[in-house]
Amino acid sequence: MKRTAIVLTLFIFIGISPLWAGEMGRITMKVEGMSCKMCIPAVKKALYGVEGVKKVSVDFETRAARIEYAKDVANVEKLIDALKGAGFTAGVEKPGETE
Ligand SMILES: [Cu+2]
Repeated sequence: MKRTAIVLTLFIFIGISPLWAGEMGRITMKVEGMSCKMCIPAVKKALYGVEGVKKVSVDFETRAARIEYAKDVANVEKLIDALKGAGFTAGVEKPGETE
């Protein structure tokens, strides 16, 4: 009976582990340099170009970019660099929101 319990525990652990492997981070960044709504696709393209970025939403009115990314692949520095490369200046709007 004990062996069954161990095997079952291992099975559950293996089944759940991908959730930890792909730990997601969420961040809201303030993007400066968006002069018109045509900049939104440019910002999205730059961010999606960063490996590990899963979801980007951009709010033109507040210049906020909300990004979901795999923490083991991407990081805030890479996101900021990508935006810089596309001609935008980015800052972390809510540092506390980095999960
Ligand atoms: Cu524009």
